[in-house]
Amino acid sequence: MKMFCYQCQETLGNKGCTVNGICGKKGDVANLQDLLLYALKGVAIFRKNISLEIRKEYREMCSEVDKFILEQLFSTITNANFDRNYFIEAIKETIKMREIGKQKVAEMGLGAGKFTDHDAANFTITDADIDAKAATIGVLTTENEDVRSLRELLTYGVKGMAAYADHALRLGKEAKEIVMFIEKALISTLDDSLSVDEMVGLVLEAGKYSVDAMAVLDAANTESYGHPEITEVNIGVRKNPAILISGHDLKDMEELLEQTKGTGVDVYTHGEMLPANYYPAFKKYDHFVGNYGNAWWKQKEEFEKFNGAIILTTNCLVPPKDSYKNRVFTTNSVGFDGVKHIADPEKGKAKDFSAVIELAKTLPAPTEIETGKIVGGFAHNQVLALADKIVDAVKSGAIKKFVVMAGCDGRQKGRNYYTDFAQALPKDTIILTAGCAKYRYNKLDLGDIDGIPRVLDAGQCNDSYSLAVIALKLKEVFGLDDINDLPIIYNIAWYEQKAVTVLLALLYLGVKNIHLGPTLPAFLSPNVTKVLVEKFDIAGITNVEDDIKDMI
Ligand code: SF4
Ligand code: SF3
Repeated sequence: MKMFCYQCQETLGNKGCTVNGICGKKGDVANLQDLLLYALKGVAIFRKNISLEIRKEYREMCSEVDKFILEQLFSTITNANFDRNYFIEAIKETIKMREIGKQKVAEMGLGAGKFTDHDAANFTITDADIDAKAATIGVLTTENEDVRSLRELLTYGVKGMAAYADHALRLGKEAKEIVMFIEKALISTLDDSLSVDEMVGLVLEAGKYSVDAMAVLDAANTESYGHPEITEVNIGVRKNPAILISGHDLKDMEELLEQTKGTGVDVYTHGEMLPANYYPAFKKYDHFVGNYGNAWWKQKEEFEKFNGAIILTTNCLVPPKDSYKNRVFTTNSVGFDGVKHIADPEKGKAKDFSAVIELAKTLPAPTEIETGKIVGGFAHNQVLALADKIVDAVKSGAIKKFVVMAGCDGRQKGRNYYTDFAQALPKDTIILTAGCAKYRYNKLDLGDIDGIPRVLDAGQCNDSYSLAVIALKLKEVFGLDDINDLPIIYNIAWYEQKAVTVLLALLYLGVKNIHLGPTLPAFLSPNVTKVLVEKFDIAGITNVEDDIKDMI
């Protein structure tokens, strides 16, 4: 076996990728990601005795390490980074950080951190080294399948949490408690003395910090760019040269729109960047045209047709085809061999997108693939502004149920289920969504109920937080004691690790009866699945007809 990874929904045979990833990740890169994760645990260990107070006192120094940890975890999420050299450098950097950190901690009298080898990071790393080391620290080295399952569930939850906290940090919102939990979680995966109950406890605690991470990001986004509002998003094209921006990072969106102003270059969103169209701060740009295309997995076809320059600010990147690779740029934790990378700016400066803009100017306008509009912008503030209307519709019986269909999209054939499910739902149901799962049904004409569209899109996957806020508000309005007494059902689609974070957040909020598909995660062992079923009534999906009967 060359590698082992089962962190996403498309893992080979729903068991595990063992040679190269279905996602396109090569075996050596998978092993380097294992090594990076392991090295980060070393950083977490030296920080164990650094209290929140000390972290606040030495804010600048500590924040740099926080940022580093978050970015590195982010880089190991599915479809974020495929670049071997990135990981080799990241591992060296991590080891260096660990050694310097150990020394500092010892100097501060906080523990027995011993400065061992300052040159530890200056090693050369061969394929044989990588594979040999990965074999001793990778996923399968935890032999007990239940322990492994709980450790990986926690690890994936923490990766998604790191991604959300990283976005918030880029907008100036620090969350040191979240980073401290991430470190505690990472350390716990090396601790053989923990009982199963303690490990389950950590998974549930991860749910609490997942809610916190999404809440911090929600505050960062809305304080920076205003509250999302109902918006008709154009899905057609204009005749100017253009840039397509994908991923989840709104700070990049802002800086790109600013820098493209008056250049004659239009800007379109793709995939998870679609919700940028809903923010008031971005609507003022005349050259921000709308959204082009669909979810991440259609990018090979859609990037080809877009003709212009493309920026990936986060996952999901599909290994680019040679025909358009020279038009693709990555930034933040994203990377791919041979694809140009836009580096972080110096402190206090804006990121420099000039190379992307200059290239875009030389390229033809996008080919039209569709025309029309889609409607979105139903994050918590907007939905709560419509609360009276919605409550009246529930009381009058016009709305019978809300169906949360948030999560990820993916390329597996069986995902047609979500299109069929949305279409087969009774007309008195409202779909609440967030994440790229919405592309399975957001262009269907599902109509409205008393003027309320039947698909309410809150935004990106992290905006699932909005759906939780809405549910809690409805619980209050209807005077219910239990969130599960609301007329809401959950049929969630997952693909990568941020969806695991969202799932843990919902479990922490006490939501039961979540249906998770298209397949249950391969990393859930039969016993861990049993615990989730017993404690939370989690279930998979079957077929549209039976599921509608069962859920509605
Ligand atoms: Fe396989 Fe998914 Fe891991 Fe890629 S991320 S190697 S597809 S399990
Ligand atoms: Fe989509 Fe990758 Fe998960 Fe953010 S962009 S929801 S899959």
